[in-house]
Amino acid sequence: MSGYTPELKELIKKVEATRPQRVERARKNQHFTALTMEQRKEWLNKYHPDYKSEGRRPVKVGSNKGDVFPEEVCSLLESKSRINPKNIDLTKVDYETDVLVIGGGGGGTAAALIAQENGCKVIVATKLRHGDSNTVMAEGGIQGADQECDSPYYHYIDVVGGGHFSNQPDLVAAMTNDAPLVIQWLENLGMMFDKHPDGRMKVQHGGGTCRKRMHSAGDMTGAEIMRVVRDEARNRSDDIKVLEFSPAVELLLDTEGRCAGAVLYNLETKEYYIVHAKAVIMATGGFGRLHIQGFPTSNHYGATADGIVMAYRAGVKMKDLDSTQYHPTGVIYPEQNVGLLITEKVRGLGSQLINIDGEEFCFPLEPRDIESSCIIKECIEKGKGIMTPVGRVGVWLDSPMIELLRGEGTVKRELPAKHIQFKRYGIDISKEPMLVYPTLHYQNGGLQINDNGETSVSGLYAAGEVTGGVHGRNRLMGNSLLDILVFGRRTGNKAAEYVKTGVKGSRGQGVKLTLEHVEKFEKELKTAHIKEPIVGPMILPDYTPDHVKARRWG
Ligand code: MEZ
Repeated sequence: MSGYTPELKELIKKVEATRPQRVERARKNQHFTALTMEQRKEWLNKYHPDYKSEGRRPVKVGSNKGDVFPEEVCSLLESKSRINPKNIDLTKVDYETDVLVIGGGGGGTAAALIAQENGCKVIVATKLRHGDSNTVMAEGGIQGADQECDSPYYHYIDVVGGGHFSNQPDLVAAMTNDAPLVIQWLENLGMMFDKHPDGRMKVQHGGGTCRKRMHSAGDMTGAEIMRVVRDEARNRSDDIKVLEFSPAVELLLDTEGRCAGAVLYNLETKEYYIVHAKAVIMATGGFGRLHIQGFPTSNHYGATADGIVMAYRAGVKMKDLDSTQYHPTGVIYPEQNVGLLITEKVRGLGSQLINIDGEEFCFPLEPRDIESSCIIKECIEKGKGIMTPVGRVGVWLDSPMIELLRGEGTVKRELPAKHIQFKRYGIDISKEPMLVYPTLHYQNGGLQINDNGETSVSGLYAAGEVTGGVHGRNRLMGNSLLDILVFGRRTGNKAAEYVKTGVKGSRGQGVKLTLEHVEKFEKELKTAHIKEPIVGPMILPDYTPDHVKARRWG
């Protein structure tokens, strides 16, 4: 493919015409005025997909019965099990371990490392390969207040401001206080952070931050984090066993009501396995692949909300599960890349959002939900979006500004992955802008936890995107990579402590494994007259077009 169409090239001329004045203003620190609090509220209410009443309804069963969530989430919470508990022989255990970690992304792997350091044998069960997760897809950075002009206190204020003061305070305090320690931990594990020639960390602003505290590894920060934690887990393979292509499909409780393992499904052999564990850490990530409100997603293929489905059946309450993050800048052209992330770092380095007339229309570093609302407003209400050849509408992200503001070669150096991604399609983003529109990026809510990642079910812990409360109703950039590591580490610690001191009685001592909670939940589905529930967890999304399915199944 050879870049933009002639029509789009013609429109780019309008961006180029206003660029010199915009660069001049940016050099003088004359930025587009940020919205007032009243305007923010109004923009969210009118334009943000979360604030629409369509596509949502009250969930009919379980501990959040009556709470309004997106339709796609409700259907999964009301889904029926993949297994018939009566057909599973719980006396035949395939694996015994101290700690079972469900999910092999950054959070799960961090949890495994810390549990192992605290004397536990660990099994990591992961749906695809170790590391296939949203962690590796996170691009622009990880926050941590480790600079002289900054403090966890400022970081805390930014997080709760960005979350519209709906965050759970103890979780925010845990995250922001542990952040400098986590950055140091990553550095000790060998992470290659971006640094100045004198060895100081390079840091940038993200949307909604009052200090520059975004640490990065080019635009592949998550992949670099995953590299070092996965390597470390491999180095400890005597104690940390990784079961790949083995998603958990149901949690196991014991007859004392404690979480005591999980049923895994081997995607290759199609067999079920029983893992008995003294403690379980849920780190399955989020729900991007549910495509809520019909949005494309930046998420990896396995982001299908499995953790919330299993934990809900075991009785865990969900927090803020109605809140979804749409990252302001997802790709809308070329078509092959639709939904993929364009890191916020692009705006952190100086790019602006520009409409069809070549005008800047909002402050580029508003918190994400506000920024997305501004883009939707510009396209839908004002009709000032740009249309792609297949009819998608979006706005320009003027990346060539970075070269003018920060010197030639900055785009290639700071955004190598984005540069290559577009180059493949004949677009040089150091010279041409990108076309973007919000993309479904993050599940803001999830399992209710405390600051040690404990859930209401004894022996069950949770870390990262599967949980709710840390970010409130809107997460700021770079706090997801931080969240997974802070709470991965904390849950690893707490689970190990519980294993050592807290599990009285075990299998064989009058205590049995059970799936009774699943049977009870299925009865609840019947009582609530849920007809033809879908099967959950979903495990993988099904993109087979209906007409193909019809042909295949007759
Ligand atoms: O935290 C994120 O979601 C992140 C780092 C994304 C990005 O814009 O790069």
